[in-house]
Amino acid sequence: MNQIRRYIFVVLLVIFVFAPCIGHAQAQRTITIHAKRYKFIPAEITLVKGETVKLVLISDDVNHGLAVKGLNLREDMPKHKHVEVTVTPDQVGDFPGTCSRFCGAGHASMKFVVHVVEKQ
Ligand SMILES: [Cu+2]
Repeated sequence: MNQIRRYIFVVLLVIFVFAPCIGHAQAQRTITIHAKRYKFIPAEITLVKGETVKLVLISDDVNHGLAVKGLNLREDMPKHKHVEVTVTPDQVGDFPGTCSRFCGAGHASMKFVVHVVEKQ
């Protein structure tokens, strides 16, 4: 009986210690991007191929959205909310992004670029 308890304890310990590592890569870096009529700040970011990065998306005024088609990224940015998304680019290049929620007269001028570079 004692042996079974010990066995269960060890199994649970292993699960608790290693569970966070299983299934998803941990983001090493966080980049915060604000949207405000009619621009993204910053308007461009540089990521490293294969590196998982957490993006924190914040709209400072009205509802916006960020869509970067080449990276399969499309997130709504509701006003005054923090939206977190992780991205792990798997190809090098320059990926243009746009605002995906109509937000007014300058909506179409909300441009964004993700540069993805090879790991050094
Ligand atoms: Cu917008």
